[in-house]
Amino acid sequence: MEGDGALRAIVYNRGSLRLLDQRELPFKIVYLDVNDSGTGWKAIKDMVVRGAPAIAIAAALSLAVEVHNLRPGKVTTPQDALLLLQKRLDYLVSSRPTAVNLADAAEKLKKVASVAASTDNASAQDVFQAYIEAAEAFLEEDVSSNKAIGDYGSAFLLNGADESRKLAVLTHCNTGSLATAGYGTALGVIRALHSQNRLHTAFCTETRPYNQGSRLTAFELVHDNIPAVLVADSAAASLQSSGRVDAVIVGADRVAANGDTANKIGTYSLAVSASRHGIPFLVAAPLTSVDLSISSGDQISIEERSALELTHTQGGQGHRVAAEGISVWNPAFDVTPAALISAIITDKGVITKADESGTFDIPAFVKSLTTTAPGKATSFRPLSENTVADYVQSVSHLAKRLGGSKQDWAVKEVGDGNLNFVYIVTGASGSFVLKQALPYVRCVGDSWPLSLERAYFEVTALQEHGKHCPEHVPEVYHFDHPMALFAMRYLAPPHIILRKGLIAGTKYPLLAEHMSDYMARTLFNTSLLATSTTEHKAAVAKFCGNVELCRLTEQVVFTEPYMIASNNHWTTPQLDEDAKSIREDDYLKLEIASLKSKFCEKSQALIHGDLHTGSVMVTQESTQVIDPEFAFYGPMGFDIGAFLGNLALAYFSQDGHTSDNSNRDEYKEWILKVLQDTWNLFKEKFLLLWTDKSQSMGDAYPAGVYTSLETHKLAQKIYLRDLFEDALGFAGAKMIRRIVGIAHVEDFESIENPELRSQCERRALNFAKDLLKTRSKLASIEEVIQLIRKV
Ligand code: ADP
Ligand code: SR1
Ligand code: MG
Repeated sequence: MEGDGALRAIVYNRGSLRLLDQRELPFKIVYLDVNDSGTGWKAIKDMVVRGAPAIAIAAALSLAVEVHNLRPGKVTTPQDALLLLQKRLDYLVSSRPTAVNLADAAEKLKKVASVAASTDNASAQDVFQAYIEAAEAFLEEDVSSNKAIGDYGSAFLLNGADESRKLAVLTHCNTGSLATAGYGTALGVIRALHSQNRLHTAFCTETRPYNQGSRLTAFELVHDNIPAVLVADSAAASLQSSGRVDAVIVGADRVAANGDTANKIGTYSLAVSASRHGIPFLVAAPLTSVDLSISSGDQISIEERSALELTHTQGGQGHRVAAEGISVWNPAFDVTPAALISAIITDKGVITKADESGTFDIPAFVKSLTTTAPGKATSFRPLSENTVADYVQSVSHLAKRLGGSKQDWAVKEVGDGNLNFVYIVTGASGSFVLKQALPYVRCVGDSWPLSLERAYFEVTALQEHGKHCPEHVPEVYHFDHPMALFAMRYLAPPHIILRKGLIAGTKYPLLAEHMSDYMARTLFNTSLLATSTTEHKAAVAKFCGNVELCRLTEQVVFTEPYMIASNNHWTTPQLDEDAKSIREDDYLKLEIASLKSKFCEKSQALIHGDLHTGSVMVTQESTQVIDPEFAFYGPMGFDIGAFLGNLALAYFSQDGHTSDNSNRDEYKEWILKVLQDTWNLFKEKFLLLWTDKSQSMGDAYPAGVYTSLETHKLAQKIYLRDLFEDALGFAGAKMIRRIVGIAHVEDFESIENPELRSQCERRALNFAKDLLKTRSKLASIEEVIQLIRKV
């Protein structure tokens, strides 16, 4: 311990460097003076200092001390200063060739020196000064980078865990303050869990043969009063099989571009065992530990260490325990293949992979850091109920909106949707909702990665639709692009999700009026009926970026329900035949194919993209449309169909909600009335906007061409007829996917009795199929309602 009582492996003041001699721990705390790169090299080689980040910093600082203390006049030209630094850095790198941080740091420092040397009128002293400052910056950056790893890692581990749950984490070797400039990487995550009172136990392995675990990690854990248990390396598999470990987290010496990770010998065995027992296996390391120049772990050369470490006690310094004459193989590291690693926690965010048993695409992750946030230094970090308040505090206008201070704010996660995390944040004088996207589909987990950019498209759509229809779209207060989160108006109770209101049998007298208003205004105003082709093309291009969400819809709405797919499920065995008949209905499949083409090809207007009854919040007076993350320029009928189709689902589910003997007949009639009114009012309002000269300035029907009233009226009639047919088709498709596809709806799921549920679902399916096949013959919404009644 040194100075302020904190445990430090590296104690540096300009011109002086002392390294805690870790060979003496845990018995003696001895610091070794390092005056130059020569003593720095030896300290690294002899394991005085260890841990990939600490080695890099110690090496850089040893040279900083050397050049700081150089006799004046010894080096006279900037070129000589540069040469000296380059040579010494190469020499330092040779002390631990496997450590990519060291090689990386050396390269960066060479660049700094080279730039300084080529500056006009630079002196040798200027070159050294630039080098010293850059080396010192490594020391400072390492601590903040470790803290970021701690935050990301703890949030990742706690994600989805019950609030009261404390986690037991197994770690290997030493990745704490003694391996870094302070705090630690894998041990930093454990520290972060402990500081949030969410750590049950830290299990640390001995880490044979050099015992970094029992000597150093155990020492740090005891020092910091962290609940901890030491286990022999050979006990780790048994510990994992006992069910006492929630996650394994280790550091890394070097990570290849595909995620294969070189780390202390024994890491691989832990990963194999974690995989055998279904325990998440995480690697925690700064992004600088990733070596993108090597594509896989095969290219990592593994250093072998002295046989004495095995044949003698105390890592080779004690007495002999092995038989004389035995040969020894003593690799310092092993390589854990990416297939066994669940996620890599870096200081810039968590890297996950598309396929559980596959590899990581780290170059893509690195690219996303530089492309998603032009001009912004921050990067993605998943929030939790524990960290939202800290985030809000860092955004002054949000903090001001709440009033009071952090301690007074309440944060509650209420996300019951399929994809994201939604926090209600309330303070003394205000409130808002904070919604954050994670890089995967929430209801499936990280095995289904999904672009964070959806938050950008959601915000952009909310703002665009909000411009045209502010009465029915919540206001956006804040957007943080790199964090994939935004804040919007909190739709406080009695606002309720419409789907839930429909299940409860509540009537909303203004629903049709409001929804027709929303759809008419958002769809008309973003179409070519209201805009020029120049504006339209630019907007279409912008929303083309939402490709991943579009592809998700293509998959789960238009593809999977019509084939055997592992995502599909239905009320079984009751609906087995119904699902099969859908898969075997060629006529239906052709209808779906043509709708899918429309969905992919018809850039008609900025559509919400997921306008089901779970995306609408209502009271008796208010209707608010939320959650347009699937927005893109697509067919208008997709939105109208989604809403009408979901009303029909609500209708067919009503017979399953009569267990209290309440008669839902009247309520069913009300739903049909809303369905009918919504379309009729939509049509009326849409045509009104079109006819109103000031609104219809778009390039689609230039006034100079459509001069006669009759032609104009005919154009409108054809347009609305096409739209009606599209809407009915999409309504049918959206109904079918909710019964035999991946994502079902509460309307049916809340009917406990499977017999009853399947009867309701079958009627809905039959109606949906009829709708898809006969829609071209249905002349009006009234005929659609007749069809519903007939089923
Ligand atoms: P997802 O994108 O995951 O589908 P949603 O946008 O549907 O998430 O939101 C999930 C839930 O969060 C909603 O069902 C609703 O209960 C709540 N919610 C979302 N936005 C708001 C809001 N602005 N005000 C109040 N509650 C909201
Ligand atoms: C994995 S499918 C998830 C579904 O939830 C969203 O709300 C969309 O409807 C999407 O299809
Ligand atoms: Mg959503």
